[in-house]
Amino acid sequence: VFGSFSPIFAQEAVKTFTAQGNPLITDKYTADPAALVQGDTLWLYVGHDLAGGQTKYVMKDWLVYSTTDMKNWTEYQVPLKITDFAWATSGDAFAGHVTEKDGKYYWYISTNWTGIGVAVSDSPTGPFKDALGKPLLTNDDCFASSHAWACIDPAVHIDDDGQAWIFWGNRECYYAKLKDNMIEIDGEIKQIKFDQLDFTEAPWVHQYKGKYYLTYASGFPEKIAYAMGDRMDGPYEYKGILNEIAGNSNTNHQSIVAFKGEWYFIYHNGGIQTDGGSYSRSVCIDRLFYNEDGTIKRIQMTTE
Ligand code: FUB
Repeated sequence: VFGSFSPIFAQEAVKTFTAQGNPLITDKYTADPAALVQGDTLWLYVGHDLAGGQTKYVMKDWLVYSTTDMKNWTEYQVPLKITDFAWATSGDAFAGHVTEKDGKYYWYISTNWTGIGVAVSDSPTGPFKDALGKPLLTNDDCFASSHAWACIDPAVHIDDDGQAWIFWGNRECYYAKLKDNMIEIDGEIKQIKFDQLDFTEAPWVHQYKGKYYLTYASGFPEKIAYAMGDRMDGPYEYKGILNEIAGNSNTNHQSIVAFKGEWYFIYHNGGIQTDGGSYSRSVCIDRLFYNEDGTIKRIQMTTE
């Protein structure tokens, strides 16, 4: 059945399904989507909420899906678990982001309580292994931030010159360069200050027609806002809100990618079944459109 997939993939496909609209995944609660486009495949990495009725985040592993047409999807064996990070003994599998460099896949993850880690694999489906045996970033790296949550939500973007940058944060947005090996910070950590619409979490950088777009969640319940700049490290100018509050979820953590000529806004809401909500979320996908001047039109969140 899965003969079209290369046998080098260590993690096997466990299931295929056809998208029936939003939410995309209906047999599990999924959150914090991060998409990676490679050739004709979109890899979708997500967090995994425990079933409904939770009163806090209970997230023990991350999941990976793929598609070549946004309609037919494949789910793989669990590629990474919070217990794969021995130093995160009581953490939760918070938001992450996978990027590829020189044939290796790097998964930057947040653990909720003690920092951001990085795992590596030769395959987009894993299995991924902790690359450092310790956090890549801790709260101490965030200027001993005013609260203990600052060190979550990593997003990595490789610039046109090959330089990889990592962004992260909660209430405070930080960024730094990564070394060529992708598993060490290179130089100074800096903070981005937002003059309008406060930064809450979930930074994500993408490029379009020579501009850099920094999107992020703002407020609670969250809306996704965005700012534009001419360089990866800014300055970024606030441009507006992309979406309204997503269903009955306090968060909606976005990922923005181009795939086969179309732009997609991938996020989560609390929309699945009656027991969804802020701690049992569901990944959704909608289209994203630009205006002539490069600003982004408001996202229409749909059930299609
Ligand atoms: O999923 C746990 C946390 O909720 C993420 O790290 C945040 O971005 C928010 O979605």
